[in-house]
Amino acid sequence: MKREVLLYLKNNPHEYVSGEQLSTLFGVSRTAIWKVINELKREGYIIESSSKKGYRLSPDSDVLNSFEISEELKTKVLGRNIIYFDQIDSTNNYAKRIALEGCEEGTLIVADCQTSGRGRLGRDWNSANKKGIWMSLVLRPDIPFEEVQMLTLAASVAVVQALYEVAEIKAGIKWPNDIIINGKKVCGILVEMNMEIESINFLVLGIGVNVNQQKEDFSEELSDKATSLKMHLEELGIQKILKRTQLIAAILLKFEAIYDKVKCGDFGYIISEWKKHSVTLGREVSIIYKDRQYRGIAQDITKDGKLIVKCEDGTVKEVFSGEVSVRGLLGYC
Ligand code: BT5
Repeated sequence: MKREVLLYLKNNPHEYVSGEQLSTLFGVSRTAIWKVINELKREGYIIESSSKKGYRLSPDSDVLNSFEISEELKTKVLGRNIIYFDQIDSTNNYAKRIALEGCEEGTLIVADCQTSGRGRLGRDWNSANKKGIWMSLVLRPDIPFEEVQMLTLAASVAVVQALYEVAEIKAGIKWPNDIIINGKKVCGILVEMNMEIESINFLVLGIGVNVNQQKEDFSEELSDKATSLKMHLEELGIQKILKRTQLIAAILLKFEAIYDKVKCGDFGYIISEWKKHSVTLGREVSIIYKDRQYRGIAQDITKDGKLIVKCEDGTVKEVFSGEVSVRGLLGYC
């Protein structure tokens, strides 16, 4: 009955519905309705209650769960199977476990909070409760190992396009996996792979987007280099409620279209979109690889997504994401 009450309130967004009306409608006592309303409030729904008028669901509720995501979703395959957690160690860890057990392509794992969110190379990913999008997709593309890097690029393009579509936010891509706003990181992408001899068994695409954090939500170490969508909009003087479900749906829809291209080996669109949004190309970069540091200019990317760097010693290196850490020398980008 909880979902039915919720749907009824959703379908009547502008008016108060009295407890009596709801109890008649659903054939239960007013106390039962009151309990349901309290349960919904505990889940995070903002329900305005007035003893005289009844209940009204606020459109500002930013609740994450399988039901809310599927209400927004317009994809064909991605996210058609959703597994939601209020708290988990890492959505990528869980995705890998169920992928090994054979879960379907496009399964989406999403959590309000991660206790051990991970970045690349064993780094931590700060995943504060209800402040962001912490999600992983299980993918089973029939592509060669060398093309896996394209998925990081494809996901970066999808996130940038979705941020613009939902909130008109212009973000940039720092090679290989960071989404940047005004020189600060707002999103990170982590692709992990499971291989069988020659072929890919499955991939897990993890995406973390900072949505609702304020500056004080970030640690001292992060506060200089991380931002959130909300912080950015506030800096622009824009008061906009961002709904994580809407952003998730937009990211998945954009990514599904691009993922179809990756599966066909059609990389032209991804590369050109990536270049359009890149904040790395043309910049001085420092590559740290096996304890050695090279400096150079990021000139281009290859057809399969490697970064082409012209080093100070005149050599040209093609850099694969798994091997290096790239730091711009001018600020964070
Ligand atoms: C990444 O790694 O940027 C990939 C992050 C992927 C996170 C998602 S969330 C869902 C899924 N489940 C997981 O467990 N992970 C994925 P990397 O390029 O290594 O960047 C990590 C670095 O970013 C850290 O060392 C910090 O400096 C910084 N960082 C950590 N948390 C951050 C945050 N919330 N916002 C911005 N920067 C952060």
